[in-house]
Amino acid sequence: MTTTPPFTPPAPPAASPEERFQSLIGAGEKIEPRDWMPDAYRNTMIRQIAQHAHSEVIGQQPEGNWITRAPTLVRKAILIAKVQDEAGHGLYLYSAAETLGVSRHELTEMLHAGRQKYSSIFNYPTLTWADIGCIGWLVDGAAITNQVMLSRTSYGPYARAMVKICKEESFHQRQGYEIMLALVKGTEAQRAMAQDALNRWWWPSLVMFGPPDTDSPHTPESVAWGIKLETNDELRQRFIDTTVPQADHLGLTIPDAELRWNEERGHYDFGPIDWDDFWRVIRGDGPCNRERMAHKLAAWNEGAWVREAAQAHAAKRAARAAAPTPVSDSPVSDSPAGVQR
Ligand code: BYC
Repeated sequence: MTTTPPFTPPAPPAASPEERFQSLIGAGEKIEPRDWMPDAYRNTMIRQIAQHAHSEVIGQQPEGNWITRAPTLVRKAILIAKVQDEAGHGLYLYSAAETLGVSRHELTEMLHAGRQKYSSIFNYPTLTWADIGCIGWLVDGAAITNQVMLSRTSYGPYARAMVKICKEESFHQRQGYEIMLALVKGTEAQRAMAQDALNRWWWPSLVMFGPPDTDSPHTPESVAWGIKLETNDELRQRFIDTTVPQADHLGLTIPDAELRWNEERGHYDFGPIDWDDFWRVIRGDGPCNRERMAHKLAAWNEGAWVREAAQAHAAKRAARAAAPTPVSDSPVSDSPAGVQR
């Protein structure tokens, strides 16, 4: 007697890599380095993560300028820790970019050759101690608004790097706000210094979020791919809505005559942003672009011997690790087998 073999349904056609990518994005799951991804997605992630990393590294300069002039030892210690954090953020971000198949060295060279950017905000000078307060309060505040969203972005290594970075940025934002609080509680001259810094940093902080959505070439694709979960204009509005009450609490005036609460929209209305100035700065013609890049290049060139020494040390360690373990038949060896001296 013959038996009928059990029915096996035909296997569904294997999903193409592209379909799998789209289904991961659609399900809100992370894209990991091992996953197939369209070239344009990979290139966008490299561009954005590298720009972010370069911003953290260049962003040390305006604040580093005040380490020797911080008004007290405690302020100096806090500022040193903050600037060190920014260097650390740069390193996590270069590591995240490396998972996409590009080395930190290549990214650095692209920045130096003007083929990659860093944030517009770091092209403004830090003239007084209140500028350090404003960088923490406004610049880190704007950065967190953007980065909390990026901690849910679709590329896994970038999203995970954001978690620790956001925790540290929250400390940075508070230390900046606390500097502003101390200044507004001080003398008339200190209050005036705080107001002057707010006047200079307000508008540059608003353009950190990028051009308006209507002029943002990358936003539609980045939203479709879950890289951006909110648009430039949405994040900018959130930052304004959060920051205006903080300025009120400080008793400072935001330099925008058109700023007012709009009951109907449930948001603050604000005056026109000078986008010509923004484009001029990102094309290299801001107040400090040349100085920032000259300083960056000098540090890179002066540090060449450190990189060479680190590479020589790594090569030596690798050679030692690869060498066969000496086997001794003598019971009087003074070193345990395998221990390299
Ligand atoms: N500055 O289509 P769009 C920090 C460029 S550091 C310069 O909207 P996208 C801190 C943009 O690259 C935190 N360039 O672009 C450190 C594009 O140029 P290309 C820094 C800008 O990418 C030390 C073109 O304009 N945060 O916290 O969809 C001390 C069109 O724009 C800027 C990050 O880097 C700008 N502000 O959106 C203290 C966040 N805005 O390549 C604090 C990560 C736009 O077409 N980056 N451009 O020539 C992002 O979230 C997004 O890249 C942006 C722009 C929202 C900035």
